[in-house]
Formats: sequence, C-alpha cells, structure tokens
Amino acid sequence: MTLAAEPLLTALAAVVGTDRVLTNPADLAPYETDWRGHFKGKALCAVLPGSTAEVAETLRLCAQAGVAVVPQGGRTGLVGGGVPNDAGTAVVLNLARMNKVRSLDAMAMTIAVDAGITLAAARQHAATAQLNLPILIGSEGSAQIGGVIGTNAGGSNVLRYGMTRNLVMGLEVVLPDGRIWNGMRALTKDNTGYALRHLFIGSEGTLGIVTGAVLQLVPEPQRTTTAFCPVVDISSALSLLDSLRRAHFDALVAFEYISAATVALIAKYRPELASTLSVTTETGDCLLIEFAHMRASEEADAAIEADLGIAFENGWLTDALIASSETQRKAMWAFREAISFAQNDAGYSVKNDVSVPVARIPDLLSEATTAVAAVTPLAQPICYGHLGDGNIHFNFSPATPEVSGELRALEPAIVAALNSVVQSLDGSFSAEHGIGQAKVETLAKFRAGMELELMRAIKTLLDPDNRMNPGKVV
Ligand code: 2HG
Ligand code: ZN
Repeated sequence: MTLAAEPLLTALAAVVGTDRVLTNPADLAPYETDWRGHFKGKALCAVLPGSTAEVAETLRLCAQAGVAVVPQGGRTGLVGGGVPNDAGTAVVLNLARMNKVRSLDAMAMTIAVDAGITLAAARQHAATAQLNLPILIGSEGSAQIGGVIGTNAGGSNVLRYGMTRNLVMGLEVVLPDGRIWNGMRALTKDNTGYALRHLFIGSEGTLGIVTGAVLQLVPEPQRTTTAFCPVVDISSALSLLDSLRRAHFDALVAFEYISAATVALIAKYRPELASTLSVTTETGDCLLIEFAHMRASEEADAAIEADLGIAFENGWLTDALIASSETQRKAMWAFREAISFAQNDAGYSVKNDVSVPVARIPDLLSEATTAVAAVTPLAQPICYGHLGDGNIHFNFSPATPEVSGELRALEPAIVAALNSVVQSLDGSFSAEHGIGQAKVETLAKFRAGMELELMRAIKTLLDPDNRMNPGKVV
C-alpha cells in the first residue's frame, strides 16, 4: 500500500466500518480471483458496503482520489469480469452484504431486490408466492443478481424466457461519480426515450454499479416434464428441436446438447452421476429436454411421450428416459451441471461460448473441429450447451492429462481458429458469458469500426477517467 492510499482507506472505513475495508492479504485473497482460480489480480482493498448510500459514498471518494473500482458479485463468471488487474491500486466493491428482497408484487409478478442477493435466494423468495424467476444457471447459489445483470447472464431457460435483459424491468445504478440513478420502475410499458437500463445490463460494471433491480417473474409451473435422450447425431437433434418447438412452443423451456465426448468425460470423472442415467463412455451425443406446464394434469406428458416415440421411429433418438420423479429429474440436471467440474478435473480447459444461427450448428461443430485439429491434435473438443439458442460452449480439454500445459500455451491459436469459423457462419464469439478481461481483444477485432466506436463513446461519456472496471469490455 502506498502512503497516498492511506487517506482513502481511512475515509472508506468511516463510510462502511473498519471491518468492511479488507486490506490484509489473507482476507483480500478471495476477492482477487474467480471461482476457478483462473484469473488472479491484486487490489488495494475490498470494500463491503451495506446500502446504496454507502456504495454512492464509496464511489464518490474513489472518484475524488482518482482510484479505479472493480464491481464484484459472486465471482462465478468465466471471463474474469470481476477480477482486478495486477496493479494493486483498485478498490474491489463487493455487494454481498446488500442481500435483501425489497418488495414483491404478486399481482404484477415482479420482485425488487438488492443487487447483492444471490440468484438462488431471489428465486426462493419468488417461490413463496408461487412465482418463478426463470434464470437457470448452475452457479445460482453464489451468483449475485448484480453480476447476473452486469453480465446479462443466459442459462438453460433462455429458449423460453430470454436472456436476463428480458426480465429486468427497472434498475438502480450508482454512477462513477457517486450519483444515484433511480430507475426502479416496474412498468410493462414505458416508452420514454432511450431505454437507459439496457446500457447497464451486460456492461459488466464498466459504466456504473447496479445496486438494485426490479425483475419480471412468471407463474411457477404446476408440472414439469424432463427427458434425457441419447440422440443419433446433431442433425437429428435439430429435427427434434424443430418438431418440439412447433408442437409445444410455450412449454418447451430447455433444449440442451451434450456431445459424445462430453458425455464420456462425465462418465469418466463423475461415474456416479452417469450410472444413475445408465450412461457410459460409449453412449454418444445426448439431449436434456425440459417442458414446464401451467396445468398439473398428466395429459401433456402423454403428448410429449408420443412425440419422443415418433422421434425414435424417425431414427433421431436411440432412447428416451422421461423423469418419473423429482429425484430423477434432479439427477438429469446434476449430470448436465457437472460438466464444468468434470472439465476442471480433466486438466486445463479452454473455454469458449459461441453462438450461430441454430440451423448452422452442424456446420459449426464439424468445421471448427477440423479447424482446431489443424492447429493441434492435443485439444479434445468438449462441446455442449444451449442448442435451442444456437449457443455452444465449444470447450477443449487436454487429449491426455499430461498435455495440460501444452494446451494452455496453444489457447490463443485454438480460440482464433474457432472464432474465425464462428465469424464465417455469422455467429458471435460471446453468446452469454460476456467479455470480461478474457475477450477484450476479440471484441476489438470482431466489432471494430462503428460498433466499437459507439461503445467507446458511451464509456467515455459515463466514465471519462476510465476508472470503472478498467481493462474490461472496451
Ligand atoms: C453452462 O452452460 C455454463 O454450463 C458454463 O454456461 C459453461 O463452463 C462452461 O464453459
Ligand atoms: Zn451456458
């Protein structure tokens, strides 16, 4: 710590309390990395404010001192958006203490929350009114609403309910200079000029800090049908997606793809999860499909069973397991959610989060596999994700555990090969995880020109000194 930093630390302690300005290296360490330990930085301190007023005062003091601020949620991101750089001069602002539900309007189906509440806690509160906050991500127990909004998180229910952006009705934001914008409106219709909230959603804390939000809820489904289906190939998977969307549009909430190599990876590293679903390393590509019904009757199940039967007769599926209990349904999702962890067990992973128009997914899988194989034989594609959204996590694991180090060194070349295929298919190199620090250069390359200029102009307008989450996004 420099001497010049001392007056700022003293002033911050006066705002939030001495115990809530962490400077001791051991206390600070968790705030300087992400859940994977993939990104590491150094901070001047971590500040834990307990109210919007304290956030505002913290930002005002940082502005006065010319100090950078890194807003941080549950640190569950995959692109290092909440991790400081290694200068050791930034203030990390973690909103974990701001974890209250402000209000719930059952008639309007909206909930107003502090940004530091976890997604799981917000969902649990909505459930007390038989309502559902339909954002389904594996990290819901740690991910904070502020981070979910800051990254415009996607997840497994986007097919039906859209990205986080679609569910945010109002926001409260503290601007870089400490002013508070109160946009906590809960209106379905509000055509009043530029939709400012959309600027902050997905801006990853580079324009201001989200401290509160009003979110749209939907009725809790009365009945859920979940199926786990080994599928013949990716074209068959798309044929099934098309037929199920046409027949059950409103009810189809998730259509997830897990490639044969990914299935084999879970069977190897999480055999207990695979055996409950009778899955082995030989099972092949699989789909996890879920429907949510507003009526409790079993009728819908019969229609879905019939449609899956037709898919079997058409030669698209080799089997279909329909969950007969909540335990079985949970086992199917546990299998799906285990992928990231199984990949961690397998050594270094190269993470990619790409999307293309859904009909082009077969081209993406084959062309990118060929392109990366030409770069190196050491990278094994581990492809899975939200097929219904055209979003594939086109990840790579080491072909054998010993080549983990080589894979890390080859990462830039692998990612470049993949992204150029994605570009040629009119896709996006960042579908749902955001830009963070990992994809800043990629954004500059693929959004060069007017798009990048506009983004930079907005950034300069709101944060002229580039103190908000510097080195992220633009
Ligand atoms: C998922 O869909 C998440 O499971 C994480 O977006 C993806 O770990 C990943 O690469
Ligand atoms: Zn995902």
